[in-house]
Amino acid sequence: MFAGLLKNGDFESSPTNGFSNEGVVDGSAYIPEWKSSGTVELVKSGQKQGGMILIVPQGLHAVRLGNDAEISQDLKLEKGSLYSITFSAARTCAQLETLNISVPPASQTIDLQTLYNVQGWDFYSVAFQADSDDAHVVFQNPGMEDDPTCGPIIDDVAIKKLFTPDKPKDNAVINGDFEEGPWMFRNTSLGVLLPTHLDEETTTLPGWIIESNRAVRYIDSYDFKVPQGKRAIELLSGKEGIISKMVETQPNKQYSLTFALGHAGDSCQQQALAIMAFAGDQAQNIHYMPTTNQTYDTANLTFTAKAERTRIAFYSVYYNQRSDDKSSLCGPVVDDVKVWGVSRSSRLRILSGGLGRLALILFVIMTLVSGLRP
Ligand SMILES: [Ca+2]
Repeated sequence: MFAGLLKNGDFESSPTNGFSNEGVVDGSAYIPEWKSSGTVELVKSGQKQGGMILIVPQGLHAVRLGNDAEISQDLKLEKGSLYSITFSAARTCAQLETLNISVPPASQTIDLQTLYNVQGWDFYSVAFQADSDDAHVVFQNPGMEDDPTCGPIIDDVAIKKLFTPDKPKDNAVINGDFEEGPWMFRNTSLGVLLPTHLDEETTTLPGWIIESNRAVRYIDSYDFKVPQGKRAIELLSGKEGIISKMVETQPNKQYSLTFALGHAGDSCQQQALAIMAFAGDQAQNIHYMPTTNQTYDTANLTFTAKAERTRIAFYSVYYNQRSDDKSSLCGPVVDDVKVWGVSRSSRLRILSGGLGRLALILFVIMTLVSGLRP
């Protein structure tokens, strides 16, 4: 199964006649393994434009898409399977820049306006379902900027086939540990941004949707503190970054939503971290309480289901920025989300335990009272 960088996905392969000093691609087959149309430019690390150094996310080269320009590559996929594409992108001008990623007929446009970190570029991930075995991925700049030298820079294009984990035996949350998700590059310390995604079936984070305008960050244990397993979610942008999902429930049954709440070890932990957790009609504001020997805490929210499907959701209460650079967005980490049915028998046990203690107390009182009688 293919997972990893696309052919020349990092744009480091040298064109037949070497990298041009001009930069601008003059033939549709100039970039090895890619087709291009419109003003596409191979930019070099350190290359300046109007006094500003262009950002090359990784290595020495990346590609820039001018107005309406695009690059594409053919892919062999499995029809009907779910895939995610991870890539890095930076915008070059202050204007609103967007990037359209499509694997026809699937298409998604990503807003590059928000800078989530101080380095000026980030990893993004989108998902699509393969419509046929022979597909192609297209990156297009749909913008029509006044300045033709503007336009997003792209690098590090990777793909991964996703699978939806089975429903766990002991709880109702599929992929509640966030272990299944998009391709991640090692040693980047940026994680992968998961932009708005409303379709439960075609999501880069199986089982979950990103229902906000802003993205959340998918993080791994190589570069961040993760409560459970290798991967987790860092919530960003306050209530503008929401993850949610529907879980199967039985009406009128009582449930417990439990999850790990922590920090990512990215200098966010000196600040107040809190999340708003939702389960059905219950909502609770929960603060992360740092302890000396753990990077997370376990939180719990009890609710009674009203229907056969119940929405659970999380967002960060605060708009946090990293203390070291005072600019990169950060926030609380959520992991290991579970929804347990609070069984009738356990409730009865608690109840009968209480009654037993009450009876014992009454017995002691009565004994004492009778002992006082002459
Ligand atoms: Ca995890």
